[in-house]
Amino acid sequence: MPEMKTRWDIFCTVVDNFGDIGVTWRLARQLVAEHGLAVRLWVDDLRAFERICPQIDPGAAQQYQQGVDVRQWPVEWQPTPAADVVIAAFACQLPSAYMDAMAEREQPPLWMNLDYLSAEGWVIGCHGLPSVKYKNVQKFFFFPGFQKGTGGLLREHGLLERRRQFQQNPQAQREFLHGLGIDRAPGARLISLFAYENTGLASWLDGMAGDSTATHLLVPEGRILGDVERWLGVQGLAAGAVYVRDALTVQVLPFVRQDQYDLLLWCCDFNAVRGEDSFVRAQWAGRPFLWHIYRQEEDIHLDKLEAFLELYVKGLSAPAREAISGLWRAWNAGEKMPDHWQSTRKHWPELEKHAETWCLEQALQADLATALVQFYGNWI
Ligand code: TRH
Repeated sequence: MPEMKTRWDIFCTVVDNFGDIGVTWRLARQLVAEHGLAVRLWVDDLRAFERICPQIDPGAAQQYQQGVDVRQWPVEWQPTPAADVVIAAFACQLPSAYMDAMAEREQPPLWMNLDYLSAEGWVIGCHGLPSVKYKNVQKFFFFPGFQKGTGGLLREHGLLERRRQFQQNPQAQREFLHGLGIDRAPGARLISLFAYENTGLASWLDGMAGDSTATHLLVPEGRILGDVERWLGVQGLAAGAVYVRDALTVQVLPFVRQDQYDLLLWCCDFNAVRGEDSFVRAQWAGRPFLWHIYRQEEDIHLDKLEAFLELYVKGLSAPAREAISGLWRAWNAGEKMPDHWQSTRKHWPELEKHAETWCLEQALQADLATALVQFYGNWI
């Protein structure tokens, strides 16, 4: 008789943007592909899902995508047996009938909350601790993170090797960029820009336009386009648009599939990223990057920004440390960028080397999917 696969249910409510679905989809795929698990992914907004995975049929109540059983999380919950492991992503509230189904199981499931990523020190103390209980079912905190004692980061098996091969293959990069309609301006620095609205952008674009080195800026369609339009003095920017202003070429890209976005990051010399998932992917790209953190009430996101910076800049020389920290702080405060950009450029070789070292150091940790599977193994 074939061995029964362990069944996992992952619940995702899309609060806004693409991070919630971006993280849970990545995790679900990896649990299936690398750990042979039976995974259902419950998502309340299949349209957001479709943006990062165009194969999704937003009208389907159930569909298989890359081995993951994708379910539309219905407004009216239909009774369904609870899985062996239940992950509530980012503290989303499970349907009460499903919680009862968990409690009714002979052996209660392992119930975990997959939390947001933070580099703050307290995460280490809280990772893996019991949280609330529902009847006889105990919930646990599961924190991703950068340090030992956390749940680690999502990283697919062989990712860094694939990245290295791609980065060593100029032809493959050219072909990929061509597919997106990109003809890299000769000698130009290639930068990708994925960010929230930012009042500091105009000054950065000014700085790049007036620079001695050419820059080719790639902007996937999204929230930052309004700021780009204002700077260019145009309206209705859409994928395919290309504008040249002195040393700066600005090109709008379509929003690509999640796995293609990795290739874009791997092609670029510098990546501006945001939120949670693209932030991690930029680190696996092994290239210098700029993080636009997701804004939170009472500016608590600034503590998270500082906590990450504190870890990230270790090992850099004092001037390089100051340059990159200054750039990140200015970007997140919507302040003027050119001086910080110039300082950052002065330390480019050091920052490039550091990005690779940081990436390799982070890859020494167990990846998040493996850590979850191990957590379950220790729990049963
Ligand atoms: O979209 P985000 O801003 O998501 C945010 C954060 O996760 C934040 O922490 C959360 O609280 C908030 O949502 C609700 O940024 P993030 O996390 O980088 O997610 C973007 C996803 O989109 C990521 O998986 C990469 C993917 N993506 C593509 O697939 N194609 C693209 O062209 C681009 C630019 C991104």
